[in-house]
Amino acid sequence: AGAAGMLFPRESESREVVALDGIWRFALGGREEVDVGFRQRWYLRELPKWQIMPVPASYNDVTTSAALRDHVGWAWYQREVFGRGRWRDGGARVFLRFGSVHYFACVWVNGHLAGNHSGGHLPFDLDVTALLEYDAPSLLTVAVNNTLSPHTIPQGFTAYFNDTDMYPPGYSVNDYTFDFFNYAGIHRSVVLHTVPDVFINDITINTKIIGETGVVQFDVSYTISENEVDDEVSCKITLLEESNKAVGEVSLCEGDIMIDKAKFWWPVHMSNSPGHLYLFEVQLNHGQKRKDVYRLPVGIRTIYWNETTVLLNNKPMYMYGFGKHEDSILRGKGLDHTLLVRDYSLIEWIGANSYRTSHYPYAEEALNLADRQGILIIAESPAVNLDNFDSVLLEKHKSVMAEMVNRDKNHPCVIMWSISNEARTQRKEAGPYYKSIVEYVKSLDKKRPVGFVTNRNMYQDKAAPFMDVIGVNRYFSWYSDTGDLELVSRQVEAEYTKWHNVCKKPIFMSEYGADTISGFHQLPSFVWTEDYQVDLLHEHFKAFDNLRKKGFFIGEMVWNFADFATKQSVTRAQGNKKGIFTRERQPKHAAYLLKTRYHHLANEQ
Ligand code: GCB
Repeated sequence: AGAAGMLFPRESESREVVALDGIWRFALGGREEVDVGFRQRWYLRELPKWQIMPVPASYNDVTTSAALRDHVGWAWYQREVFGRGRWRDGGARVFLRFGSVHYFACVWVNGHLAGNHSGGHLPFDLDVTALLEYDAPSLLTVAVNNTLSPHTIPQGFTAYFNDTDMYPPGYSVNDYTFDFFNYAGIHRSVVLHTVPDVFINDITINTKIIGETGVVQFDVSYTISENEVDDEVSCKITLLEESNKAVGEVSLCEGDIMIDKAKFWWPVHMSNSPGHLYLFEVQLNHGQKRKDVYRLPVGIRTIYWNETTVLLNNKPMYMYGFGKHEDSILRGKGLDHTLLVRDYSLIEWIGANSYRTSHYPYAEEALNLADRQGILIIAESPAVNLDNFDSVLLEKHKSVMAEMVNRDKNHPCVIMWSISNEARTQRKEAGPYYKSIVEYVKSLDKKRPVGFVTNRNMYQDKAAPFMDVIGVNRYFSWYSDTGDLELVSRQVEAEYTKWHNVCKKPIFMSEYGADTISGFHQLPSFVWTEDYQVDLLHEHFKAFDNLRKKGFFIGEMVWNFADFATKQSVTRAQGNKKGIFTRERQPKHAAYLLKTRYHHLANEQ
């Protein structure tokens, strides 16, 4: 697995991409580790008693079945795929790539196991060259399991109920403490894609700015088959303007390209042409023969940080944006291009410059758009609400961080890594755990600050000392001092000042907000009404303006961009309603207030 590297599949002279999105066959399995589907070997033939299911989508909300919505355990997907004879004839390698399958996936091609992957939100690639039929259909079967445990990221647990007067024998539930619905299924696009026998398997880009000169440092790695000779491989690199005009060219697989009077990558509001990208074209040759071509959009920008600031192209940056979710009606966490474009259109309308991919890595399609639109992204790992820390979890967490950094390292929009959200970091074990994971992430990427988001106390947080930047979540006058809006600005200012004084790091407010049911109104404002959300935001803004003058406060991110689904609970009204937009992506009253503030901040840039 993973032999094709994590380059986003792109077509070129040497590469083909075949989309497998559409309607697949689907059947529910059970909860046992060795499922009926394994015992009866469902991957050998057409699934028994199947129904239809769209890919990509969470399976939970598509139909009218509560059993399907609340399903825990195995679910089986299947379809035919078609390998072109020209791939075999040309000696191509064929990979099957899943953008994300939540949580655990087993994949078979023509009855043979192609591979496994554990962890949603991140892609995996399986070499199926030898398993496919060519110029004939092949059977593709995927078994998905959404059961969470103390060693999955995020964690979950299974609770057993032994009182047989009250519960049926063997009754148990797989539960979790994080605050969003544990949607499951094939969440992102699936493609078959080909690479030639000698191929580019990874590219790492770093950029520097020297005066008006942009420097693109690159490292291209490639794979050759055993019987080929390595020293016959060479790279030709061309850096192109969008207009297709070449601005630099070198014949090296690792080196620098200097661009005089370069156009730098800026976020929105800090430049008239934000999101400027060049195209980094790699041609890989073997002997005299051109083998592979890959084109990667790159942005030239720098990030530096100190105890008080994060500097983007040497200018202090201030983030005004959102915590978000990948979530929408019917498709759950399924990738939806319409939703993506709508969300970016709303971000532009409201004048935000940033968001955090709370609480897991988002689709690469979202990052590709953010690169172009100049949106700043805090890329968060799926480690939400970690509850206990042991060495098995640490290894899993590290491998998830590696997959995420590997996937996202070349995006100019990604300005920070967030290791986790609201872990129980007051625990003693959190100290060594976080020390180790921060060191590990820094060994993978030295060019971005490493941070996390916490809701703990600044004196007790064992992870905070290892961070470059700290996001703190607080729900003043919502979860604490409910209804006492007059306390908000004092509490925000006191709390965030103390955080900086204790930790000596740049601090931002990564979450604040109030559940608000669209259409509820009451004056004077009252919890759950639109009026209350407006007042609560307004009170926060006072504190933000004061904090900004103190020189260590680097951002405000309201919770949440839009209403989103959670598990059923008496503290949630058909999901979490802290959205500035409804789940249908229409504004609540507070959207207009936030628009005024964000546009005001934009004009200051
Ligand atoms: C938090 C969590 C977020 C929740 C939010 C809330 O602190 O980070 O996942 O949704 O609070 O609304 O309670």
